[in-house]
Amino acid sequence: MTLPPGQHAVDGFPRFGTHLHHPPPAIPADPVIEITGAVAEPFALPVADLATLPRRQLTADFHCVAGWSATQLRWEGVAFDAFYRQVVEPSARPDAPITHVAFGGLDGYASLVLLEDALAADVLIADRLDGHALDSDHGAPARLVSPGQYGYMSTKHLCRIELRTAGPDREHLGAASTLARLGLRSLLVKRHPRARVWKEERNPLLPAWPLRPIYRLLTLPIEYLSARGSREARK
Ligand SMILES: Nc1nc2c(c(=O)[nH]1)N[C@H]1C(S)=C(S)[C@@H](COP(=O)(O)O)O[C@H]1N2
Ligand SMILES: [Mo]
Repeated sequence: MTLPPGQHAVDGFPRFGTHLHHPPPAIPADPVIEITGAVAEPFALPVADLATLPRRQLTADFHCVAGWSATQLRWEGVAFDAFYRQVVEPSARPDAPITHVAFGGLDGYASLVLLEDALAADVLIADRLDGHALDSDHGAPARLVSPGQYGYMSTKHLCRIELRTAGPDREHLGAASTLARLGLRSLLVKRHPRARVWKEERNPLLPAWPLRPIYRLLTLPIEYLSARGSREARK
């Protein structure tokens, strides 16, 4: 089994993210995904409608930028490419060329993905994992899964898809002129705008090698708990 550079396999699939100090968000009785941004008319698609779109299964590893990889996850859902062509594109404004897609979650989390990356063949809106409906740890009722990019792109609890005609601003990209204003913590967690795992695009400003041991130290407790959890689940 080959993992991308700087990644190590973990036992189990930890719940992870910038949200860990909060419980997973409450899910509405009839959840919807809002399609907004550069569309003629914003609209809401019931999450239940994912069952009526062409279904796709995908077995893939999941790579967090902090260095852990959960291996051989079996996702099921709708290919984002098919979703985009069938559901989103018909309502896009013809005068507004789309460059990026923002994915928002019920917990307020969001990721901004280059359209080209979002349309990659292995990107899914997943509502099932390992043969079960997605649970709240891993993004119920549905989440984005983009295995070729670090986990922070894969927004959980998906409730909003926003079409954009421009990418992140300079501040988001971490342009050199803003460097002085950044604290160490925000520097470390700056997100690379493409986050391709095989290119090790961990951070827009820093090379990957000094980040690896820092991330490793920060996430050891979570990995330990995840491994213990999955050992207990097997008993
Ligand atoms: N809504 C939401 N999605 C999110 C996050 C989050 O905090 N909230 N964290 C991201 C990060 S950094 C990672 S590594 C993965 C973790 O997914 P998991 O909790 O299923 O392991 O979710 C991503 N998607
Ligand atoms: Mo992550």
